[in-house]
Amino acid sequence: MLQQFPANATVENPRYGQLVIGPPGSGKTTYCGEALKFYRELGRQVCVVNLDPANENMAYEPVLNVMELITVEDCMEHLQLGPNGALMHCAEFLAEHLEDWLLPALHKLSRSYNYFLFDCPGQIELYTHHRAMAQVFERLERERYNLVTVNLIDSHYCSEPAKFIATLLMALNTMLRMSLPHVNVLSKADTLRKHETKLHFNVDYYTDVLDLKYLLEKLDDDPTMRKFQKLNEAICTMVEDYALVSFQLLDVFSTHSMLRLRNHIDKANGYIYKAGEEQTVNSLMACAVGAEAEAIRQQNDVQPYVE
Ligand SMILES: Nc1nc2c(ncn2[C@@H]2O[C@H](COP(=O)(O)OP(=O)(O)OP(=O)(O)O)[C@@H](O)[C@H]2O)c(=O)[nH]1
Ligand SMILES: [Mg+2]
Repeated sequence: MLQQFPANATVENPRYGQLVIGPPGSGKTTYCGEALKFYRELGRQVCVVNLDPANENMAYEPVLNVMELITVEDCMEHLQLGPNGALMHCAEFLAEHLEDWLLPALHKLSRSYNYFLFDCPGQIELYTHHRAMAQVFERLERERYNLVTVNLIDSHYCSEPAKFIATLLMALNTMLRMSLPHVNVLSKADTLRKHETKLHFNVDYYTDVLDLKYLLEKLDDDPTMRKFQKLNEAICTMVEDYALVSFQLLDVFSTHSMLRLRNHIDKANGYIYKAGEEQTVNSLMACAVGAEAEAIRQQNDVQPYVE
């Protein structure tokens, strides 16, 4: 049941959170590390919380680390589970220890920080089927964290029509299950130059998820895929009917790219209404309504990544 929140109530120091999710290797940990430095430079009271119990190589210093509660390695050893089962167990364990571990620790940290980057595990089932991570996110939302899920997906998935259709389905499924403000990101956009010869369409076809019938036609070139024509058609129709999925491009090592993604994320989690970073009303408004001519958007978003 929804908690009643009086219309005249004010939140003293609102807290914001990015839940950084996405398939294995899509760049979540790298993004958290770079975003930490980048947001700090913008003057935000930002920190990273590691929620990935198998995160061995963090390029940042987390203020809170789930590996102090439980690790995949320990689960595998003591419960004789495989790596995937162990990760599921860890997620359930975290969900069971929200009240006595995660929330009190975050509460303490809230004295020093109001912007949290949550580096989440990479097993995709945790966001498309399993309940535990959704429970964690719901609980944080009830604690009035202004959350946004940032779903990183390797832009390599644009290189084959079948892979891109699977990506669309996964992104839609995650958006519907998490029911939070959501930004889908094609990560490693700098590598698009490499895949570009393999792309059947311009990059904006993929980012804006334009008419998918052209993508379906490309599937006919592949005899295996032709067998699944009706299934792919049904998936594409569903994605188009919901009209929810689109993508932002990200090259995590480019300040310009990080800035553009920040603008989208600030709109999604409402940070724009608080930020002291925007110095003028005009820049705030431009960010809020996304008032940007298509030609300029093309120039800024797409051209850096294609010849
Ligand atoms: N070229 C390029 N490489 C990137 C970018 N972002 C991440 N990578 C690389 O992608 C690889 C995987 O990055 P991680 O940050 O470990 O990915 P992850 O999603 O945290 O992986 P898991 O936690 O194992 O699921 C690393 O070698 C990164 O250097 C990017 O924007 N461009
Ligand atoms: Mg990681």
